[in-house]
Amino acid sequence: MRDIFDAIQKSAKRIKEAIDVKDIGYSQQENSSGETQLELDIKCDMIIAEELSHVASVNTISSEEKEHAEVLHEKGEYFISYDPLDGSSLIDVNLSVGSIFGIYKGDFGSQNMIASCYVVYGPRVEMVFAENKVKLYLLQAGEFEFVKEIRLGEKGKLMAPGGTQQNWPTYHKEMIDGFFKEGYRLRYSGGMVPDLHQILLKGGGLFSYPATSDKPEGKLRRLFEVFPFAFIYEKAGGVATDGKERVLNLGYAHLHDTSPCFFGSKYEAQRVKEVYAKNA
Ligand code: P6P
Repeated sequence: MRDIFDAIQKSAKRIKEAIDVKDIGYSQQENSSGETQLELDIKCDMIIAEELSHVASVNTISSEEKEHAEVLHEKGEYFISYDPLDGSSLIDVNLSVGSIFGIYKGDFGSQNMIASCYVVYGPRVEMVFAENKVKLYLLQAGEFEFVKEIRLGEKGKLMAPGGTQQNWPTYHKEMIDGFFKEGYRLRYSGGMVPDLHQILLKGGGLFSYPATSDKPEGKLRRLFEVFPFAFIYEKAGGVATDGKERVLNLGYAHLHDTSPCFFGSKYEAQRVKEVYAKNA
């Protein structure tokens, strides 16, 4: 695992440099979700694939930017899914973006997940790596320095409600409005990594991206986004649900499957389960 952690650190430093260059034009290509790729999406994907290709313990990698998985070392025991530059469309308005990694043993799938990691490229570059504990690192003078262990409180103050509100189910809108009536503060940038990072570091709250009329299976990808953050939130003492069941009990049929998802402290997640048990 150390060699994977090192490869992710090297990738993050190279991606930060790539982000800092001027040209962030759109390519002529689309990813598997039908989103037009930035040249930067493709470059960051290549950086991660190259760094992981040097790690003999990595058997197969799967990128959100590529249709199919790629076998690197047939004798390797780890499978890695990654979103190389999540929220990349926010770069041209200078908002934070991130890279997300799911690390699985023996094969992809929530039941095989043994670690996960994300990097957030903002005013500073920070990394969160979760195995049994959730650890925060800060890039300083070219090296990622350990900062602290992250734990979520039982209840938080922040609300990050994703998705187009006009497409939310009525019961979902009523639930979100209920939290705001309790005094929760809106914190939503449209970048999954910084939005979830903020809730983790500020002690709790709720990030939601529900099933909507335009996205009945949700928008966020199971292998590349939802499973990795579910692993991190649970290890930090929080909850990750699709509204009905634990995210890490979900399977997947195709690499690019999505799922409705809620990540948060116990208090907020309990409300989600109660509302969805009654209505969904
Ligand atoms: P919406 C970015 O495109 C992304 O995949 C996630 O990073 C983010 O949480 C979500 O989409 C935002 O989606 O529909 O709220 O703009």
